[in-house]
Amino acid sequence: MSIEKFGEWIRESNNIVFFGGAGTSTESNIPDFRTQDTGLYDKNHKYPYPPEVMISHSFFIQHTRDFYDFYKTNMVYKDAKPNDAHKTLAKLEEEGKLKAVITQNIDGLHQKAGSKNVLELHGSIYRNYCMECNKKYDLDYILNTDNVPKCKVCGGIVRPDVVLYQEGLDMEVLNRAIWYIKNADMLIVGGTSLVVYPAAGLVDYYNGNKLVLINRDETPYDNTADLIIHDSIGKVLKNAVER
Ligand code: CNA
Repeated sequence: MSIEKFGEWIRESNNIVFFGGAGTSTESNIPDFRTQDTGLYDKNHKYPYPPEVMISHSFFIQHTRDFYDFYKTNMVYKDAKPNDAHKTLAKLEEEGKLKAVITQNIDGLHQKAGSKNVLELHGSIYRNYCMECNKKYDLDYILNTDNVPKCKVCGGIVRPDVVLYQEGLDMEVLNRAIWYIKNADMLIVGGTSLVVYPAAGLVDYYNGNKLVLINRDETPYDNTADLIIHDSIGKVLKNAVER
C-alpha cells in the first residue's frame, strides 16, 4: 500500500530531491555505521575507539598512520557497484523528475550509477589533496601508499577530501542542498539514521507535503514524514518506480 502511494507521488512530481546516507549503500556491501551486527559500530572490536573517533580531525592529526589503517580498511570500497537505489535515482534524474541527490556518503556510487547532480555533504574518497600545497591526488595514490601518503611536490601530508568528525561542512555545498530541498515538491529521505548533524537538520527545510522516509530502522524524523516505509531502500525505490 505505501509503495503504491510512493509510486503515485513519484509519477505526480517533477521536482524530486533525494537525501540519503550510508544505508543507501549497504545493498552494495558497504557497511553503514549503525545497523546492528553489520554496522561499523559493532564490527570493529579490533580498533580501540569507535568510528567517530577513528575518523575525527584530532585523531587524524595525532595518529595519522592509524587513521589511514582504519580508513582504508573500513571506509574505502573501490570495487563496490551501484545497487537498485543508486540506479533508480539516476534514472529519475535522466527522466527530468529528480533534480538533485544530496548524500552523506563518500563512496561515489551515485556518480557510478550515472547521477550527475550529486551534492556530497561529507566529501569523497576519490578526491585527496596535500595539506600544504593543495596538490590533488586520486584514490589509487592513497591505496598504493603503505604508510602516510605524502605529497610528491612538497612532502606535505595528503589527506582525503572528506569531512572528518569535528570538521565543518562546505558551506557552498550545504547552501545548495538547502536550496534544492526548499524548492522540492517531493523529498525522499532514505538510508540514514538522521542523527548526524548538521546534515540531518536539512530535512527541516522541506516545505511540501510529500516527505517520504525509507529506512530499515526508526529515525527521530519518523513522525514528521508524510509516508514512512521501514524496508530496504533499493527494493522500495525500484518497485515504486516500476509500478
Ligand atoms: P548510519 O547512522 O549508519 O545509518 C544508516 C541507516 O540506514 C540506519 O538507520 C539503517 O537502519 C538504515 N539502513 C541500512 N541499510 C539500509 C537499506 N538497505 N535500506 C534502508 N535503510 C537502510 O548512517 P548515516 O549516513 O545516517 O550517518 C551518517 C554518517 C555515516 C555519514 O557521515 C557517512 O559519511 C557515514 N558513512 C558513509 C558510508 C558510505 O559512504 N557508504 C559508509 C559508512 C558510514
